Amino acid sequence: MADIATIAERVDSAMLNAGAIEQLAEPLSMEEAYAVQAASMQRRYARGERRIGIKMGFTSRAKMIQMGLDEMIWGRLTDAMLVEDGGSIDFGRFVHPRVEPEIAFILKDPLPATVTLAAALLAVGGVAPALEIIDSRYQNFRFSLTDVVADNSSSSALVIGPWADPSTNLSNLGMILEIDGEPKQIGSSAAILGNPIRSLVAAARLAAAAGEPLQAGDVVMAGGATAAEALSPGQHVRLQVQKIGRAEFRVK
Ligand code: OOG
Ligand code: MG
Repeated sequence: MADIATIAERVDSAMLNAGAIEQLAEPLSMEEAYAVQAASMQRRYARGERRIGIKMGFTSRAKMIQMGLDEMIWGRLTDAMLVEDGGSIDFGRFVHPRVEPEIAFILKDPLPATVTLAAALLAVGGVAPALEIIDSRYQNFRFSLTDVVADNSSSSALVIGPWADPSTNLSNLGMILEIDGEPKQIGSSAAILGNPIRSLVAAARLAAAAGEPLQAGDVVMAGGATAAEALSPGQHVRLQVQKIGRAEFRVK
């Protein structure tokens, strides 16, 4: 039996110290990996962080191919991870941060485990361009599926642009991730499960199965539409999403 609390302490300390750790040697089941994630998040909540929603991972082929994994995963988001749109992140607080272009949802109503796409859409209060800063706590950003789940699916920080009209059709919106004014990744919201709203439906199912059903006010990050880009100090990162707007931040 894996010692859930010990492993949770290991990934949590790696995050706090911004120091990489080795991949977990213990063979974990998927259930154990999520138990480690939950236990590491309890440590963060005990330090005063508040859960604000969840993030989905590996919802696009581009992300699955980049990381060599092909199963959808999820992680918890807290208020401490939120970076103001137009604000900055401190490179030194991270191990080896990367950024990826996403779409965020904010809910105005709770979502049960099973919802149709139409019902999920009705619960959405706003959609926004979003940048996720992922930072695996494992050396060289290499991990197995259970490793990354235990590490809160590499959640690290996020920037959400202004909330836009929730009735915007998200099925095929151009997304451009620019670094220092240069387009680095160009994609479409269609890369996210054909339509990011499907990621929200999956999020509702997974969160409810974990005993934490999505609530009004929760933020859901739909997952990267393209491969992630490595960050370095001094960069200015901007995401532009057709019809819904932009989000940006700087790396200090
Ligand atoms: C795992 C997290 C994946 C996404 O949007 O697909 C993810 C990772 O790539 O480190 O956040
Ligand atoms: Mg992501």
